[in-house]
Amino acid sequence: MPKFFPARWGFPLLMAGWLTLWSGSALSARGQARPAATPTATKATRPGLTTLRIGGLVATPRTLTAAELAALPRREQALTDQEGRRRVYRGVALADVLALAGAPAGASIHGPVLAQAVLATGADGYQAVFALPEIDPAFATQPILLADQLDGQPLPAKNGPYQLVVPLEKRPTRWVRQLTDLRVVNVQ
Ligand SMILES: Nc1nc2c(c(=O)[nH]1)N[C@H]1C(S)=C(S)[C@@H](COP(=O)(O)O)O[C@H]1N2
Ligand SMILES: [Mo]
Repeated sequence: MPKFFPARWGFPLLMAGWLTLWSGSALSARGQARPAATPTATKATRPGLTTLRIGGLVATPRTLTAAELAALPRREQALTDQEGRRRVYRGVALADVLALAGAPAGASIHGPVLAQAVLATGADGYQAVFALPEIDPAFATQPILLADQLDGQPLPAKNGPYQLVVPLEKRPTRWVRQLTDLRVVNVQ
């Protein structure tokens, strides 16, 4: 304690210091909070109970079943992660999943549809958008995967059961983990 503070001030000063630190950290925690979950997002991530909803500007908004997903052609994507390790993701093409709900595809991606995007949401409310031509095989050179396996195993719980895997991108920021919702939206 510096000598210009009387000894009896020690405790109140200590308390004031703690309060300042506490309120500062509470504020910064609020500042970095993830966006709140959208009303359609779910916290349910127990295997077998996780549902994947497809909605918005599609012909038949719906919830996909594990059996429907299992019937789609399998795809894989080998890549090197940020630590330099070779990883193999397996799953289905995001385009095939969207087609089950009648999302715009192929030749119907033109005109005003080019101003639509797919909004992907994870169980924690994390969101990322993809323009339709980024997903559709008539445009994209490599498929975006809806992955359910990594290196031959189901995805770890913090990522799965479903995670988007976006090839050719330098950072995995749009690799939405614990994917629960795909929504086709108009950008304007
Ligand atoms: N649901 C969800 N998915 C997410 C995130 C998130 O916070 N929530 N973070 C993203 C970011 S910023 C990164 S870098 C990647 C990789 O995160 P990981 O290395 O922890 O798997 O996940 C992406 N997907
Ligand atoms: Mo990140």
